[in-house]
Amino acid sequence: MQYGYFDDEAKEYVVTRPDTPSSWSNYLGSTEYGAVITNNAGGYGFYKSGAQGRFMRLRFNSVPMDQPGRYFYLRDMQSGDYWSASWQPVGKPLDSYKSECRHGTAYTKITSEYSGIESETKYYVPLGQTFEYWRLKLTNKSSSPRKIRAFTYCEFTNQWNTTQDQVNLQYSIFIVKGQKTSPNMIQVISHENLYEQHKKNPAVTDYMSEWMALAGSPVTGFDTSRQSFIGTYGSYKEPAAVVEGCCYNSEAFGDNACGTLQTDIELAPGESKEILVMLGIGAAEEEGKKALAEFGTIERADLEFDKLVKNWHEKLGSFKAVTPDEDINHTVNVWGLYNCLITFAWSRAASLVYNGERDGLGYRDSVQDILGVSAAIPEQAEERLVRLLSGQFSNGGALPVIGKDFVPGKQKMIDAGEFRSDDCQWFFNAVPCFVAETGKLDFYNRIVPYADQGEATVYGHLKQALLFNLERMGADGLPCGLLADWNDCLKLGYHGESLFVAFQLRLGLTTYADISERLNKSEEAAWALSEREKLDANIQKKCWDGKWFVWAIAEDGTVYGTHSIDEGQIYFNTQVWSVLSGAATPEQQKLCLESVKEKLATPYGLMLCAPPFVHADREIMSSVVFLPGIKENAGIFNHTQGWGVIAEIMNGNGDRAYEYCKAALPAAYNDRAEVRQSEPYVIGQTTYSTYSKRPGNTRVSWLSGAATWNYYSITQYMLGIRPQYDGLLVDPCIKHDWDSFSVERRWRNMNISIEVKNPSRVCRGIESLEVDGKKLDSVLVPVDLLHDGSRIIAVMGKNALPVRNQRM
Ligand code: IFM
Repeated sequence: MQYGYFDDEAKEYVVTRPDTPSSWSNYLGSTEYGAVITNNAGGYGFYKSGAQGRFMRLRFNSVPMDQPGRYFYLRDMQSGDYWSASWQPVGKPLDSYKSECRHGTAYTKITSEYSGIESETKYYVPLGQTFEYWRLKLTNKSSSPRKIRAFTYCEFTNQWNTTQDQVNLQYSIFIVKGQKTSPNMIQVISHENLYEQHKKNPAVTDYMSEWMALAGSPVTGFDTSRQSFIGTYGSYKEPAAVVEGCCYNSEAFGDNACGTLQTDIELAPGESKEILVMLGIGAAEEEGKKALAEFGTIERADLEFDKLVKNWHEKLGSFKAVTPDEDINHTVNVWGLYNCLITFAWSRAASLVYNGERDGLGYRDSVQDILGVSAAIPEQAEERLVRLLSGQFSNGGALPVIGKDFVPGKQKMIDAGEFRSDDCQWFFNAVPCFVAETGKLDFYNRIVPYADQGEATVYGHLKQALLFNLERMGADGLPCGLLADWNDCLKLGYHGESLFVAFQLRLGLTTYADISERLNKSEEAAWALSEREKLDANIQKKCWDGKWFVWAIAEDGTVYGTHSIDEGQIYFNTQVWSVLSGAATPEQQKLCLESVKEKLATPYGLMLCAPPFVHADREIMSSVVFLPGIKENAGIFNHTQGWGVIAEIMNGNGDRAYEYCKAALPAAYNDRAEVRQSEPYVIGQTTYSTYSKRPGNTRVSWLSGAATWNYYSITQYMLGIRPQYDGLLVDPCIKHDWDSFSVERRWRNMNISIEVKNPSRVCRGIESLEVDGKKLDSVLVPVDLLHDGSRIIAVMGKNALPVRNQRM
């Protein structure tokens, strides 16, 4: 079933049926002032932190999953009938209520028509501001004059600490107060000191406060008490004030607060009128008045909207493609990168599922997030990368979560048992990707402090990352599993061994050797390659199972992921990483990938392992608690799907890479959205596999490592435009029947256009390549041949030019 379509021209997803299988969400604002909004205007807002700065409430895991939100109720003052400008919360029958929601880049627009009144609402946060606009435009489509009363509604938290707001009611219901501060403005104050300011200076006596103002029409009533507006036995569907037809002018004094301004709009037939609501952080008399004076006109709001859209569209302009596959085009041109940018901004902190509790930067995921955004926002990627590098301890291991208060050099060392074994190995993906993107080879010489003490160059940090694992090897000469590797559910015991990390370490050693050569440090390169040789020998000695590589070896010597056991017989990650790391022999590579196809591929994506665990020891395989066929227990873990695609591409099998890519690609489900249930324009963390009762259902939208690897595997591997230190590689691996595709790539401040033709219908291999009319004998276009506006034409064919060792 189809609930909407992609409008790539406008960079919007258009929801045409509001009764989507789940609430389909979008993000507004920035990391300073952020918001989640759904296709029915549900959602919440937060200041700096989803956990500590939550000023607008959402009832998580409720029915529906997105209430309350940013509502406009509309009441026909002649008939007494009322509805909402978004289909929910009033929910008029869909045969008489028409609605369209356009989720765009950091804005959402909802248009509805009911009883001869068309409404258009538009929500966004102007760049750099700590307030949001809610715009409402009403048009009288009927033939008689109409009197419409509009009411705004949102629910403020009593405490900005979201957990306390929900659970500590004996305290929180006694600290909130609301009032009207001027003819067109209300304010809600929580008698708690502003979190940020109070932390810096406990003497600060400001309060957490929010203001809401109306411009373009007089305020004819207001409510700041939730109980008054909704009524003790009312609901969002039938709020007392709207049912009665008039606000109560309530000033909250304890209990719970809301933001309601009432206004009256008279419309002649065919007439339109627009009002502007502004809602922000700070005192009404100060920040509120200031913002209203400066931004409180439709003209200014238009200007701010244009600026916002331009800013986002510029970022999305870093990579554009036209391929024969529309789903891939939607992903590459708009939603794949937007998803990466949102994930980069919010990490795993704020969505309809993440309620803010996971504040801060989870180490491994945040390092991987760099891959998705380096081309679009190189400066921010660099800043984040440096912060992450400074989260590495001087012993080479990482702080598992970098909180907002983290100060490099001042971090207390964590216990040995708290280290994850994979965290710093992700540097070997992220750092070269960033350097190759920007050309800043000197980044390797930049001095960055360690989390606890001392400092080193970035290159030195990389060496420490290798040493951390090399110094923590188990009985078979493979890296110890420590608390966990990429798989949070794998508890091998500190000295148990992770083959996944062994493959990461192998890639790390190869990458380090390559960087060392570039920095003229041949001895270091030789050291890395000799360590790699030892590691390779240990991998081959212990880990080959005949048709695939095993999963891991627990502290007691038990081998997981082998054909002789019934549960978790084969593990996806070690098969594909044996290819990504170059550890597998050509024969092993083929066998591993065939085993993946045979045992792990489903129409919805590749399972993380199979068969699921039912009886496993929870102390080791804690994924056994998940129902069979979901998450780490034989579910389709979307974070890993890009690895499957890359592995097949390294194997030269573009058809299979395409098949895997499409199986897990949200856009590919647009006309059967009921299968995934989640938004067809964004990734979800996990999809139920064929071992479950609901294959295809996808959960935990937006914030996931899946965003990065999905986008990265398509742009840099399938389309094959992969920056290297000294040039741009053009090495696509596509579905054999694609006849051509083209890419516009921003690279090192140059706009480069690339056209790839495939007359022989091959999956891989560039037979000839020219840059601005000059023929090359390599698929690596040297950087000094490129300039802004350069045009590359590549022709695929059977007599391919060689592709030499390149960074991953
Ligand atoms: O790799 C982890 C990630 O860090 C958090 N979510 C689950 C993944 C797999 O266990």
